[in-house]
Amino acid sequence: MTETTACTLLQPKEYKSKVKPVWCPGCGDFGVLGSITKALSGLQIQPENAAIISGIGCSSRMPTYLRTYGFHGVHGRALALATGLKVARPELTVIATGGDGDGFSIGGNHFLHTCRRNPNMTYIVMDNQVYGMTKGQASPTTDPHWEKGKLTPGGTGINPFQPLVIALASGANFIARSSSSDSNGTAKVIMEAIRHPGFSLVQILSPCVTFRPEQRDWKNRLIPAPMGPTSDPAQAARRLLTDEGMYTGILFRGDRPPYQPRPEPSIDNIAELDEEFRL
Ligand SMILES: Cc1ncc(C[n+]2csc(CCOP(=O)(O)OP(=O)(O)O)c2C)c(N)n1
Ligand code: SF4
Repeated sequence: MTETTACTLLQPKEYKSKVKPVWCPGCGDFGVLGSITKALSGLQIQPENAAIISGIGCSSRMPTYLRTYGFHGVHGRALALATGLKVARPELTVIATGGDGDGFSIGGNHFLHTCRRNPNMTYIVMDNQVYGMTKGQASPTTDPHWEKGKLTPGGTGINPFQPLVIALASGANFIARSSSSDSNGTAKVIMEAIRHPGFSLVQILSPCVTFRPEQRDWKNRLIPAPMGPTSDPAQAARRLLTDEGMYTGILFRGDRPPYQPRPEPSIDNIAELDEEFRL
């Protein structure tokens, strides 16, 4: 990180790009953009030392709106891209962003194995329990009784995916939930997530006001977690399994060492290796 002085401190707005977001008025993702810029400013991470990586979806537009490095990738592959970048450029602050569809449906397999691998990066999921960009289909986190899904009249009838429980079981090292309606609180959680070594998951409840207008009421249903974070996975599991998805705060801080790529074995004799693989 470049040395900063009081007069060169970067303000949150200086992390925004010149591109104007095309999200629907009132979309929760505006609040998340604000929280990310506050967190980057709070840690005084220079824009050239950060990379925001995403997949596809309304929430995955995030890199476009930030003045850091960025990569708007393909659907469900944000974590694979972000892991590759972190391995190649470990000095960068790498943040993957996206939606519940991108991360837990098409990207579900990468989610499990990124938790397991535990690279030192942060994953921000804007969870609106719907596919917003493709106009309102049920996602893995949708309530089974939501009847307005474009492909699931009558509801999905299947239990929702529990991202935080699954992250814990798969090895994520930091797990938190927050809300797009709490811009400063979410910024603090993101700062902690970036600081914590290993793979940090921040689920941000971020309403899709167009296809799930009832989510505007989420801000009245949030419950600050009654207990501070634990480093005990068993205790975290008990809490996460009983919180009904509305506890906010840092819920788990693990102490697993982050992933370190093994040094490549040296190949002295290519011809010998070639011979081994000859058919
Ligand atoms: C391989 C592939 N399959 C499907 C799509 C269509 N698609 C684009 S975004 C999206 C879901 C987005 O939902 P989510 O990740 O929850 O983000 P949101 O738009 O709600 O922020 C889908 C299915 C695609 N772009 N690529
Ligand atoms: S469709 Fe939903 S998620 Fe997409 S921009 Fe509009 S409100 Fe936001």
